[in-house]
Amino acid sequence: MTEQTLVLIKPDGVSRGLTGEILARIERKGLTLQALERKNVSEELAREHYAEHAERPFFGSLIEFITSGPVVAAVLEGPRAIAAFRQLAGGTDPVEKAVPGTIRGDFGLETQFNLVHGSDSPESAKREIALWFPEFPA
Ligand code: RTP
Ligand code: MG
Repeated sequence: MTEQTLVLIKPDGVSRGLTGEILARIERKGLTLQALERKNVSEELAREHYAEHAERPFFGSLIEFITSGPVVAAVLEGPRAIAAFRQLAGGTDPVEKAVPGTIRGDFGLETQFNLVHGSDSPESAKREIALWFPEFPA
């Protein structure tokens, strides 16, 4: 079943010059880019995006990080796109969970600076696509 998912290349991925590398992996997997935009992230958008983590101890530093520089936001489409991108990304902790061969496993060292975000469910994808690309067709 074709799905859509919202992906962010976080400020660390953009500032380290990994945007092309990450997009190449997405395209090689067979997922298609339906929308793609470099954006400066307001605190309001960051808080809304990560609202589920509002009570977590790392929320403040997460918002500071996500607003620290431009991100690249994308809508990907393909069969099982949500799980497929999370497979490409690897686990949240780039050392303890993500394995080599994944984006986080190959390029990350710290949990906060883990390069990419991908929606975790169809409900999250719908919400996040509407948040980042309000003009995008549903
Ligand atoms: P994401 O939402 O960014 O795709 O990452 P995820 O599903 O793999 O992980 P999640 O639990 O949703 O956490 C969101 C982001 O918060 C930062 N984080 N820091 N310091 C910490 O313990 C900690 N835990 C999470 C990471 O940037 C993580 O991706
Ligand atoms: Mg998450």
